[in-house]
Amino acid sequence: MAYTVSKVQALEILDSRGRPTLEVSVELDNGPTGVAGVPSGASTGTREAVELRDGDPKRFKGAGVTKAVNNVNTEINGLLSGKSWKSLEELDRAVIELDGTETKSRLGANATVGASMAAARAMAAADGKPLYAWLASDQALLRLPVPNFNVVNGGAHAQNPLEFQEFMLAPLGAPSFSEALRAGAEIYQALKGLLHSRGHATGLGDEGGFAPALGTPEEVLDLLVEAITAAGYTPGRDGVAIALDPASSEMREQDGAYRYSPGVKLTTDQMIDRYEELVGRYPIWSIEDGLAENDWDGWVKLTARLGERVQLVGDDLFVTNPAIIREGIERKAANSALIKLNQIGTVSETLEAISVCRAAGYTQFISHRSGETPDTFIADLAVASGAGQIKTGAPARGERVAKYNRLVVIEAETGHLPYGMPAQA
Ligand code: 2PG
Ligand code: MG
Repeated sequence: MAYTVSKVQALEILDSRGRPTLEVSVELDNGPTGVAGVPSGASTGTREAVELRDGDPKRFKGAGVTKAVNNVNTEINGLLSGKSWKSLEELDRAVIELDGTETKSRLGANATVGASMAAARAMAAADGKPLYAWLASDQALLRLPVPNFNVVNGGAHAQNPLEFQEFMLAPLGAPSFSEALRAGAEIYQALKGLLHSRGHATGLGDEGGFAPALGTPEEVLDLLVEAITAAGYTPGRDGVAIALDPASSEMREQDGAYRYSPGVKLTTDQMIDRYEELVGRYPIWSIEDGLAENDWDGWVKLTARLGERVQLVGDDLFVTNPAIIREGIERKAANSALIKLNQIGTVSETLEAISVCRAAGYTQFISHRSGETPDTFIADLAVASGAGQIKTGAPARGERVAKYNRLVVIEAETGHLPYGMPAQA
């Protein structure tokens, strides 16, 4: 079936951090309209597709997105409207060609990804299918992902001394998605109680996790293990494990050293040693961006040392770019890729990045951004891809729980989908 687009439109709205972003709608001739809210990151990789901002200091200190909105309303609308598209891929390819740059810097990846997400929604509606079923290349892949709840925020997402950006709870051993959600919410509350009783502030970072004035990763990890136990769960892969995103590109200095914690700088080799120690001491199952995006030799060493024991996820390293992921596979750097729609700028290329990973035995980790809207596209994407894992913040704050709640709905609606990581992962 072909899809005839009648109108593509965008508006400048706010994201969860109070910064401007786009809402894009794509209307089809025969009725359905798809709407999408565009996510936006803070700790961005240098090779990500380019988010177009106005740079006009008189509006939002330069962060306005009226140029990107205008590109949707004029050029993208002009290209797509009044024509029939055989598939989302064909539509995405036309937009990529219209942009004409390697990094979507002319139209803006925020404009292209919004149009792509909204088009996918409209096409799914036209076919009368839920988005997750429509996006799936094979219905046998469908599964509910392990939620990785970011319960302590640091780095670029909070104003505390923590250098590591994200400390996540992963209920790998839960019997179902809704039980995993319950575990996350109960441990989050237990952690709040522990922090409170020890005199730490329980203010939140950008992704809804607590942002206490703790300095070392070890202090946080001790608290997480205590909170997991206090809430009645077992720390570890059979119960609730821990995932880290140090986002270490942000921690690396000019001389190549990493700021591990206040006053402590480590070389690449010392970082790898430290991760080995942490993995031995705590129930850590996944480490994302353990080393910086420009430390490829370090990544190869880290993967050789720990790749059999833990998931090593490339985020800034791979930026959801199929070509860069292929490079990583070739060099044996990491064993997993973080998957973020706006890092590459279209849904089709995101699906391609997932396929490249799957073919090479790399796991795929579906992700939100620190700047979000209540849009729940990634929940459907996680189910459709069969990736088996998602991170979309704390089990608190509207824009984060919207995704988790969407997964509860999918779980109920399908009734039979398996939960957790796929067997080959
Ligand atoms: C990350 C993301 C999402 P940001 O580093 O993985 O958690 O952060 O969106 O700020 O890049
Ligand atoms: Mg990251």
